[in-house]
Amino acid sequence: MSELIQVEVRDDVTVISLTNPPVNALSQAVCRAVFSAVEDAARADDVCAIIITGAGKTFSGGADISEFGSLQQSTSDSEFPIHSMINGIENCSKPVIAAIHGNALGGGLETAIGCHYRIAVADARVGFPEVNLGLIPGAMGTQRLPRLCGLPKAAEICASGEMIPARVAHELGIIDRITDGDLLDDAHEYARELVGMGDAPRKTSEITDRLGDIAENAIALEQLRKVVSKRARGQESPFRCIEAVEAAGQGSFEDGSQNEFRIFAECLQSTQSQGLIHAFFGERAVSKVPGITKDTPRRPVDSAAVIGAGTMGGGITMAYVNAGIPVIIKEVSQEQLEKGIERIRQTYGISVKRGRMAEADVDRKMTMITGTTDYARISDADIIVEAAFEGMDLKKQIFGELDRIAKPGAILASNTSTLDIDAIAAVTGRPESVIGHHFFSPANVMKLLEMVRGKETADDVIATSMDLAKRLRKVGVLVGNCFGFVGNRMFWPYQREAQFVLEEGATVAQVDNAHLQFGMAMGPHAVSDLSGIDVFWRINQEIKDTIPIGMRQPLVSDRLYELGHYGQKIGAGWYRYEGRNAIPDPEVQQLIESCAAEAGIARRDVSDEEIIERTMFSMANEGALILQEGIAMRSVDIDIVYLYGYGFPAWRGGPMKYADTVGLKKVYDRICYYREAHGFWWEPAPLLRELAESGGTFSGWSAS
Ligand code: 3H9
Repeated sequence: MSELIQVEVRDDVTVISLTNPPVNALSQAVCRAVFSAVEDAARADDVCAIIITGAGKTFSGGADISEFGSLQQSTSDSEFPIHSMINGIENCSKPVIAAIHGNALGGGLETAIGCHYRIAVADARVGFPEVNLGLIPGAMGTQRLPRLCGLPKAAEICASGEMIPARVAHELGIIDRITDGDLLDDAHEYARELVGMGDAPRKTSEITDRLGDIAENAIALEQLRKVVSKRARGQESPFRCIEAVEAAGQGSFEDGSQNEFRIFAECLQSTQSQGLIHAFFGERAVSKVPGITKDTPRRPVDSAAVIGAGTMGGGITMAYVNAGIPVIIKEVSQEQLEKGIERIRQTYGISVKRGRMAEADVDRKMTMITGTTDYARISDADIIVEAAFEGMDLKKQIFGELDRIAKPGAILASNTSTLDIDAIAAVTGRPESVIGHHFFSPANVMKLLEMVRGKETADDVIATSMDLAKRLRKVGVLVGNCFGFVGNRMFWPYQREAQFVLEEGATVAQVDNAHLQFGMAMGPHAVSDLSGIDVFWRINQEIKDTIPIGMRQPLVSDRLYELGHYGQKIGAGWYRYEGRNAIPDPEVQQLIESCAAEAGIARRDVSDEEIIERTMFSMANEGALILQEGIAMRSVDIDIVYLYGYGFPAWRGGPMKYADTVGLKKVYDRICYYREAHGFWWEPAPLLRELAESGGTFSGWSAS
């Protein structure tokens, strides 16, 4: 018996349990073991049925993603043991029943629908998340699923990657029976019933009555393609999923499976799937901080205080309350406090209108929020998160107060997006308790939490913060202290180049569209308008003395600030706004041209390719500096910051992975070219030069 599975014969039923923790991934070895256990059971005279289940918390999280690298060159599905296993199960002469709890995802669901019957506990979930890895279900899932629930639904499940609750899957015909009792007992009973009734194995691949009509399917799939186009942002896998499912209605199961294998193999070799798999493992890697273990002590966080009831403070409050942690908000005036709390209620109200929350939930959450204008009232909070305006003097004054009133052991977190966390910590007598918790707006929605470690931040504060990120349903990334940390430090050259190309001849809409085409959630100018041109101006005031002499500075954004074009909130920024609709503004275009003329900048046609090179390569170059300075521990930390905080397309893997994909030699050469063409601020980072010369990658680089 293999260690990767356990086989037990209970009465006359063989139970094969996957025992490959933590998620029972179907590695090649697991698949081979299951295949041979099924063969053994099929041969055994004293066995009348087989149950396949997962040991531990789950059925299976799918094929083992870490093995995909070695499968990239495979040219035949026979090289995939998962195919042999599933076909072996389906061809077994005795009924095979999948008993599902936890998740049956990807290859896990493909295995389950390769079984003849399926029983699941009510809170189990099934789905095909391959699309989120840039892939399609590749073990005949795109051919079996439509035979159970019809083509349009199957295509939607594959293209969305959503996890479907077992009860819904039952209604759709994917699961045969739901149990509220003991899964294995009920699976046994089911097996015995099937055998008693003489029900022969039912092969999903031979079901045809749900495949529907070709013409009707084509209309439904066309509709689905339109829906998918709206959110795909350049990602190909959702369309490839639909293409594979469509074939199920057009030919035999075998032809459809061959077609699926071809598409799967193409996806597996694509840079998109490499980017998304990098993001999958990256999201998990960032939670592992060297030196912080499960034995590192934690501080309790059962209550929080938030300083400031503005947009950020309100969003942070909601993030805490949504995680079940009560919050007391401190504001300077009663009026601002009430305004802020009312805004929170209104935001929850929008969720109610959209059907995402019940009115009673809002009332319950609102009772967890209290307010004060008195520092003394927040002294008992386990954590205090400062979310005031971005100004060092103000932050220092607040942290001085916090040091005076906060109880010993309280964590003092600043939501600063750029400022020196050590300078803030230095005004307290407890710098070890101070840390940056940089939330992204809207803080109740955005998944990134950039955690800034000061030079004296204690390990237990870091460990508590990383755990807290998970409780708040955020992806916490620990970074070092410098201007802008990882995210905004790299955003500065990105924004700078986005403005320089305007001065040189591009238009605001061209720059933003080039970025949307690249896959960014928003263009750089739309982001400025959303964040507030006044916010950028204020940060620029903080750093203006640190800008090297002779360095070119953007000319237009300060002028927009002076004209009161603060962005979307007042209906005018880089664009004019009608509601949320951004409309190119001819006056802004004139302003850009006159600024360029005053500075003697000759205008020319700037290609989209140059726009992307200049924003992306300048950002990657800054990322290289951040890496060599140790501000980010690994390039994947930078990538995850950008995927979850800045709308970088996940299928590109992040800015550092994107540079790796382009090739660091090319990135380096182009940066050298721009240095000659523009100036010293394009100086390539030494680490980039080193990797370009040695043929290395950021992903493969480590500090040691
Ligand atoms: C597929 O099936 C292709 C087939 O169609 C065709 C093949 C030919 N493989 O997320 P967690 C690791 S593609 C390898 O923290 P949770 C994960 O890296 C697959 N490793 O747990 C982590 O490792 P570590 C389709 C995997 O409870 C640990 O398990 N399936 C896999 O929060 C715990 O993970 C998917 O895309 C895997 N398949 O969430 C599902 N899955 O501890 C991907 C997880 O070293 N997985 N690991 O950091 C998930 O969505 C979540 O992990 C899951 C559990 C919901 C299952």
